[in-house]
Amino acid sequence: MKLSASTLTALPASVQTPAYKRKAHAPGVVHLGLGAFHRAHQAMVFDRLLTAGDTRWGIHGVGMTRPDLVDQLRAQDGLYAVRVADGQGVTWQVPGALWRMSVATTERDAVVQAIAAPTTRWVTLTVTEKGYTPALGQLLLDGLRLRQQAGLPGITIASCDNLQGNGHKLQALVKTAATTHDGELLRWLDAQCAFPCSMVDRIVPAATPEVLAAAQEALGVPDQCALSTEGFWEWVIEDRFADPADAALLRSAGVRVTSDVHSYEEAKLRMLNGSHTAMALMGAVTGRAFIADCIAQPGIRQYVHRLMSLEVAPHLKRSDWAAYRDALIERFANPHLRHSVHQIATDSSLKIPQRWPGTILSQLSCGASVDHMAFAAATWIRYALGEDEAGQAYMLNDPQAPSIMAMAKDQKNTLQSCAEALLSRQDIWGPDLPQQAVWRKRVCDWHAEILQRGLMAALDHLLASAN
Ligand code: CS2
Repeated sequence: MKLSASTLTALPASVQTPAYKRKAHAPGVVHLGLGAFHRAHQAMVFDRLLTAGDTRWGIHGVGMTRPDLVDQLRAQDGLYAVRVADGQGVTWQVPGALWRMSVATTERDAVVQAIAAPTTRWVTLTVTEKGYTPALGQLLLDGLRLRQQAGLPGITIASCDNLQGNGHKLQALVKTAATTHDGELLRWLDAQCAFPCSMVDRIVPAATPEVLAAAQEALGVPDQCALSTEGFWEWVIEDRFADPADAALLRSAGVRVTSDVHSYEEAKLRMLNGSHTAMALMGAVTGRAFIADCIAQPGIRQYVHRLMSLEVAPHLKRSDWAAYRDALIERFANPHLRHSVHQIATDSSLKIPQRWPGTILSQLSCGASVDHMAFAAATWIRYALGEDEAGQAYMLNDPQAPSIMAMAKDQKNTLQSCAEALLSRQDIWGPDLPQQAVWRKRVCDWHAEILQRGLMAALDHLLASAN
């Protein structure tokens, strides 16, 4: 017995289940990247549209790197439970939008065919920062080429990853895959397909054994794919669709459709994700396992509040930042979300460029203090040692881990030169920041203090100093 189409009707009445006929139609959406985030975010938005009677939002989900997850979802007919929990209460829902599944690596042709299927109207992507490879551009272009050759209409291709200008980046990647013979395809792409930028937000940690046990309790049957998330969710998307009528539909499901997605992207990346990365690294170094443990520590909480208020917010176009900050701190503290610091610290070398340098450069350009960001950067250098302050080793899960760890390993002896070397990496800090002597000095000072006195003592010093 497990959660599946045949056990769905026997679930307790307290669990919300799909009120529509699943799989009666072909999917209208191909989603690349079947991780926890998509399943607890867009898949639930599409579930609302299906519930409202629009049959075009079933998903063909594509696992990019996790065949095991696709196998588990297949065994459950694409069904999984989501626990939505915060101060408002706890509810369980089984969204029904996931209708078909494929694995990108072993079933590439099925994915290309799905993109080219006449019923497909959208492709959405959550492939993470490191997923934006030439192979991804090629995969999409191969599917789009078949559509164009078959005389089918264009589609909306929406990147939903935490990258500034994600739609533009994706469009450029797809176009780069084209060859000199693809002139007509490129004209079709420009005229008929749309690559909206979008900002997505919902905290969805990787599931823990606690969530799977709670799911079994709530459902009465095991669910290997259960997830836990918060009540809050936000999807802001640029009003740029292959089918303009989709704007009103998405709005009806709670999505914000706007011409100004940039200010939302920027605020979210710098405030939420920027603080997340800083806290995750602090947690890893000080032996705190979850974000909620970090924000529960008064010094870290004050640090996050000040980081956002003093260094990040002054440069945001979003004017309601104080309310946004307070809401974020409350979300970080959600006791139901066991959001592992090591999960967030994964791929930091690709996340930091999206989250920190914009803030630092803006502060420097008006001669303002960068101490809180410098403290975060110093923490990242300390984190790269691969062991916490109690001597407990951990893995750096990052495509750049070998080179970063090689540069970081001798830091206790070579304090400043080690920090300077890591700060000179343009792949992480961009072209401008490594030139900024004021920045490098502040990071080196905090790095030395963290190593000499310990992170929490150094943090107390930062918080005691006037800003
Ligand atoms: C997190 C994000 O893992 C991470 O890097 O910062 O996944 C974060 O939880 C989401 O962007 C929230 O919307």
